[in-house]
Amino acid sequence: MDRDKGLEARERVNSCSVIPCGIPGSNDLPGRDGKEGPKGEKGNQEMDLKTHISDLQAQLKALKALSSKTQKVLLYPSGMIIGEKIFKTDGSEGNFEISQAACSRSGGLLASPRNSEENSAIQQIAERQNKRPFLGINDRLTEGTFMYLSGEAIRYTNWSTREPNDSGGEKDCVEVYSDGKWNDKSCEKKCLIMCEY
Ligand code: MMA
Ligand code: CA
Repeated sequence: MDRDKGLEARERVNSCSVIPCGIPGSNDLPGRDGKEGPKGEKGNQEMDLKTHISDLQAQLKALKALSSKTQKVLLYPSGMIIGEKIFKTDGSEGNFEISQAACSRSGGLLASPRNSEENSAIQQIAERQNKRPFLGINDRLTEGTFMYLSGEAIRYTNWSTREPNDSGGEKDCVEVYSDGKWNDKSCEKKCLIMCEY
């Protein structure tokens, strides 16, 4: 037992050319531990972290690109994603009330375009269904003042020429023609149910 320890100690001395360690004790007993070696360089650690971060950033970028592509594929042809908004139809039809309830039941709202890009998405999806959708816009509260379902007045509009004309006096809802232009239309007529999420 003791002999083994002594051997061990000698071996340690022999391997101590670089790392300082203890000298063997008397009677073949192990000596004290050597002094601590000099501290390693700090810079390498910082470099490793920087490399790691840019590695993660590259992975995140690739993941985002794949996710956006996957979303497009999965939504086609009945939906589109514009920024953080998703427009989607299930292809069914209903009057304004039915359409609004259907969207709300599924956790969304009737499609309410805020700009030409969103309007164009709605138009493209509707075109694939060969149907006209209702928008989440009407002037039922105040004739002539079209509002979103939230009660907020609309700023972006895309009326067809000579619209809204309130023809027949009961055209409080808004449908989208195949060219993307808007027409005020009776809320009782059936349109494609198009929601946004
Ligand atoms: C229909 C109806 C109206 C629209 C006109 C456009 C005849 O009425 O959809 O809302 O303004 O067509 O010609
Ligand atoms: Ca009209």
